[in-house]
Amino acid sequence: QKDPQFHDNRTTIVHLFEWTWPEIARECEEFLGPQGYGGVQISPPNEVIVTDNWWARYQPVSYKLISRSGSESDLSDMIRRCNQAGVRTYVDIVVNHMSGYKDGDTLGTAGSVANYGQRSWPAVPYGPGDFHPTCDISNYQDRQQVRNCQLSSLADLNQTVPHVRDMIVGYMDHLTDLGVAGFRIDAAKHMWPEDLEVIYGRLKDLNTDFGFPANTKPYIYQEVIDLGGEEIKKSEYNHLGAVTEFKFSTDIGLVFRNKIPLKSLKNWGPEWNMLPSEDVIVFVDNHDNQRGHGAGGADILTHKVPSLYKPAVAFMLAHPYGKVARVMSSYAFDNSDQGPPAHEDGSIKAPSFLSNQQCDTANNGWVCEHRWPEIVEMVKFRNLVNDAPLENWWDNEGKQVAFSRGNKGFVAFNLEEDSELDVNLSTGLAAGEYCDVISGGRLGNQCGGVKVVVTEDGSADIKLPKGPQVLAISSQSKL
Ligand code: LM2
Ligand code: CA
Repeated sequence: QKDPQFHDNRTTIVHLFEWTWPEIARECEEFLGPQGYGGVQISPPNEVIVTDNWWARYQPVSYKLISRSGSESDLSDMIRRCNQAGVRTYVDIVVNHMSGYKDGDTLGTAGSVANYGQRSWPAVPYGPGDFHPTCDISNYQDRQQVRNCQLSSLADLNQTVPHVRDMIVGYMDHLTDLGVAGFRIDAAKHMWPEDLEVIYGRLKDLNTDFGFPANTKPYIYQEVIDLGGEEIKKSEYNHLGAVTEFKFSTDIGLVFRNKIPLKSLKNWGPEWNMLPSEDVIVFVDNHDNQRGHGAGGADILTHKVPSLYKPAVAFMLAHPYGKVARVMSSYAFDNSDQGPPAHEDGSIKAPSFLSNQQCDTANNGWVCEHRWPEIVEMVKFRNLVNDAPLENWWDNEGKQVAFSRGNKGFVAFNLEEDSELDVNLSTGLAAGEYCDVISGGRLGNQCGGVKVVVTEDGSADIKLPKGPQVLAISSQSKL
């Protein structure tokens, strides 16, 4: 359950946080499919509490597929059209808990009514016997508490109860019938691995009507925040499926903010206390840590610091560590509770696009990092170099590094603010002229930006202005 079941040699998932199903369907057809994205992570599609905050999505009321992003038929149409476009769908599954403390009835997005005080979610249905006795998590050194008490006062389901397992498996299987390729398991750290193992083991195979091979289980990636120092370890989960590697996110933030020298990335991977490459999904930021929720703190890089964010994402996509990479796609916000761009009636706005294909952020709030040219180019680069080994590592013992991916691609990074990069390096590539895909790429038989000449011995003079700067060339950007 660690294989994302991508089409072709695709490698990267984009999280279209809070997008509606019709807009994701259109994006799959018009952009994600053609540009080589392998999949899309969607916000929780089930019934949740009604508020404008994004985090309403993490307070389930039932498993009916009616949400702010659309209806079940919108969702089903989206999954089908994305599969058709070569883009897989991964659903954010919130099954550690139901909605949080509220006096009296709680109304859901499908019109269902729940009651926290009575431990009653009749539209699932769940009742008092399906939850752990009430207590709140305060001590992360107590594994019993982290798993059996309430996270943020959210009613804590007991996944050991057979009925709870049945409901969760039923919900996930319903999505599998609709054609999804896998699941992000929210708050996995707060559930017992033994229970998850039973649940994952019972999931039905992917739906062959959507081009998945027979007898194939859904891809599972579990959200386990483990930066070291807590009782519960990510290594308790990676035998069950993939794990979100949060140490990747925090450490890449520190490096690209120059708090750790760039050259230290020479041994990037498990030596940094990260899980084996085959077991992880990697990311620079996620919907929580980009706004100070979850863990990670102020050094996480986001779209708000584009000059450092783009090189960090480029490094993630250029480097072989991380079987699956995830690109974040955000909306602008100045308050960490703020929900997505919406109309007066509360419905979520569609993004609008400028003539250069970018989202009109100033006008309607969607940032669309996944369309930023530097990021799109590096998604294609990752697909191209795929399994090619990291070779020809070079660094200046400071904040300049470069490496190749076999004979398919080569990248260089300069984070030195006071000096240019100007050095002759082995690129691993065949002799010829190459266009840097970051500064303009190849336009027919010309370069739109920087040109790199690789000589017979595979070396080239590599030049970059003062940092932060990135250069990337590949067999596909050869003139
Ligand atoms: C996650 N991973 O383990 C999600 O990635 C994260 O976004 C979720 O928290 C969390 N687990 C629970 O699914 C978010 C958000 C919280 C928010 C919860 C529930 O980060 O701030 O909590 O969703 O909506 C909110 C309030 C909190 C309140 C709680 C219950 O912020 O103050 O707690 O609702 O009413 C009293
Ligand atoms: Ca729990």
